Amino acid sequence: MKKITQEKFVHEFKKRLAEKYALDVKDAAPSELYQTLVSVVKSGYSDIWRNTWKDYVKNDEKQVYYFSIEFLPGRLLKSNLLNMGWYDIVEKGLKEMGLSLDKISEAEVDMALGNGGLGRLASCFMDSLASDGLPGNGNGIRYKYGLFKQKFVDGYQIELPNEWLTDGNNWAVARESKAVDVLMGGQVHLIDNGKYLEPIYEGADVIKAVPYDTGIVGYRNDHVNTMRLWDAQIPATEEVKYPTIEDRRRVEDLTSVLYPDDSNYEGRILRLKQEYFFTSAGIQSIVRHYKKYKKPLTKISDYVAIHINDTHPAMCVAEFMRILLDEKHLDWEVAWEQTVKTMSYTNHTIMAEALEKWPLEMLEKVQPRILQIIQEIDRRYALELAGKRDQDFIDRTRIIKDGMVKMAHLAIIGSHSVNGVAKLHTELLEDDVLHDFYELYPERFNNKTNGIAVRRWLQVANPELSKVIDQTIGTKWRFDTKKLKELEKYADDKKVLKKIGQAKRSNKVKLADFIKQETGIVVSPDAIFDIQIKRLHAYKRQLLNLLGIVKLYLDLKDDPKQKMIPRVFIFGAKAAPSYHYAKSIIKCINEVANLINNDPTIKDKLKVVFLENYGVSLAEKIIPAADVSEQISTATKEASGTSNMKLMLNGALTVATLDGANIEIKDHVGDDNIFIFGLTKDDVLQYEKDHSYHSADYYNNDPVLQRVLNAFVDGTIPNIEVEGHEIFDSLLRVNDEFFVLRDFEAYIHTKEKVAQTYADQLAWQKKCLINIANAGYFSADDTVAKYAAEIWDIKADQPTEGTLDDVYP
Ligand code: GPW
Repeated sequence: MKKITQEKFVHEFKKRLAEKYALDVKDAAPSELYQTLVSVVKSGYSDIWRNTWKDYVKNDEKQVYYFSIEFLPGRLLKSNLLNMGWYDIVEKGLKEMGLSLDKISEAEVDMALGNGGLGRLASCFMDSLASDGLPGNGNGIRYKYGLFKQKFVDGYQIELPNEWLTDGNNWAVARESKAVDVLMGGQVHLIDNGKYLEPIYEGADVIKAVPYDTGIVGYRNDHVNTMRLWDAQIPATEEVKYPTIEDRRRVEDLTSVLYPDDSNYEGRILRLKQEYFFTSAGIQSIVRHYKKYKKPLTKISDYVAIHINDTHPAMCVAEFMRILLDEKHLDWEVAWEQTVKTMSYTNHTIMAEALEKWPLEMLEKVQPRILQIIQEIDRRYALELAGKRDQDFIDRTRIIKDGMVKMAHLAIIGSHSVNGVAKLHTELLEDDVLHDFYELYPERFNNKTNGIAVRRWLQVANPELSKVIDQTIGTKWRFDTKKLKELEKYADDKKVLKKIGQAKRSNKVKLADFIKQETGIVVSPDAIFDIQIKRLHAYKRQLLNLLGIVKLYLDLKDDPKQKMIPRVFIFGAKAAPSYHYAKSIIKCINEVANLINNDPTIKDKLKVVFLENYGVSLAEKIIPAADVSEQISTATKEASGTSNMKLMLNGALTVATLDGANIEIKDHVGDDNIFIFGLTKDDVLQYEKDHSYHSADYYNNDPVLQRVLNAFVDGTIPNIEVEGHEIFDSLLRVNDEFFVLRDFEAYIHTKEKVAQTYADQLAWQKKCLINIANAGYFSADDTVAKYAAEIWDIKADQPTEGTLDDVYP
């Protein structure tokens, strides 16, 4: 990294501000200061970025390409400064000029090219690949509109376009010289030209894919990787084919919007086109770049690993085959061997509605040659198994069935590795959802429990707690998060526990100020801050949380003098615009909030805050202030979850079902330091098998539950005539698919235990400390290192070790 001093920084900053805007510091707007700062920061790593890239080729290093239809990096400024080792110098330099890094950072618009966990995981992995010194690249789509901006109007979610590019995104560099052409539509037929089968395309659209590259700076290791996002444009040679603005828009729309669905599949042709577009552009640029290695194509899997992040990029398998066959003229068998050795696939859900299935006609419309290749892969797969397995097995597992292409089957058959994202999730894949494939290819299956970027979620988001940790165990944890474990030695040290409590309180004061400013609601930092932040989904059971809140409210109405520890329930959640039920839940939460927050008899005892527009930057404000982390999905439904890890890392205690990575959190912190309740995996699977669950029984037999549910339909909660009935019916008449009523009593009981525990602050803080100390096991640095060693077979630069005692005395 370029070395910098405070003096040099201030000089450089002022110079650039004057050059670009002809402004002095005191006259510049926050966005101008921000843009200037970005340009100084970029100049600090650009040489290293170029060298990192060149070194891979020079040293014959194998590289991984992580294909993901979503990336959710959030803001990059502070995280880049931290990783470069510039953070403190820049902060001080800005202060010298009368400026604040915090304020300038707020001018950065979140890069929100993802919906939630899947996209955020991809970005945590990008950060960790670079920080581990690994040769890793991202490959995705540069959507012009990121995930919609959420507003509440009369308690309803309204979606507004997220024009994140209007201010220009200055981190990315457009690389016209690296553009590739992607062919879509039209017809194809094969002719035998004597040497090989040559595809002849007719009437296909040629789309120019232009890469925008963003440098991903590793943590203090002089290593900068690339996240490459593709934009769709019209090639100069094709301009006459698109004479009108509408014609042009048809092409450019390809990369216009991110589909706002999370863990849900929508069979729209534009989405399929997006999938092919970024897959093809990425694979083409990989094969082109491979030429620089001067190695034969029959060895490409020794130098290239391609990762398929969920099934959206599953066409990688067919596109790689297409290039090896049609353009490089390899034999099928040779090409197939290289393909399987190169590809690996992660599954992120077992929910049936999220598993992609595309009709053959649609695939044919998008790329007829790719359909041909998929059909051939499918034919050969069935042929190979004929006689070895029964017909039923072959029918169940082949890629094409009933006119539909099953993308997960394509990904599994075409990859050498298939992994789930938490122990329980991988177990469910092996035993149940993908059991046939597990039987067929046991060696391909493995688990890689998700992880998080501890730098962003602790060092950047929570400087107060970071400082306490430094003072207690030194700074080594900033390099190796497993060192956080050393905190456990201080589990009975009252001074340390107090400091952890003070850091939390100061973060809660800040969040309280933010809540006041955003919503007008006044909350007390002495209340329990009980947090549920994640996409709104029936299976995540925000509704269970809401029922618990309504119960507390009704109890307080019965006995307003009741002594209780004040509570603030904080929600952050977007619902897919077409997900009607999820939007009804949002409306109900907002109306319950209105009722409670404006009821003078309740006063400070209970507050409900639903913050608008949940995303990475808002998460960075909420998580450091959390006391309680709600991880209450129906067991078996949440593949892993990652907010559970972020909250624990920041010293929140988890209320959890035994689902996803919650189980591994429990294993690390021990039963005494987490609040587990509810149905287990076996209970849920049993109910799903024998259909013995009748939600109405729980309503009929539990007067508390009856009263709580009635509040949704008897006018107790105003303004939800429609939504209240809808929710009531979903729980009682449709038989409560996610066992909300079944788990209600256990949940209430557990939340009472939480409140009792909180009453003893020192005992509470001790549990917080143990959570922080054990969160280091969920670092994405380690997760990615396992992918590198066990799946991708890629090697790191020399690992960096060290302390920051010089920087954080
Ligand atoms: F359906 N996840 C997500 F599997 O955020 F594709 N979006 C998605 O579309 C899918 C999964 C998909 C999430 C999981 O729900 C969550 O449990 C997991 O922690 C996360 O992916 C990262 O693995």
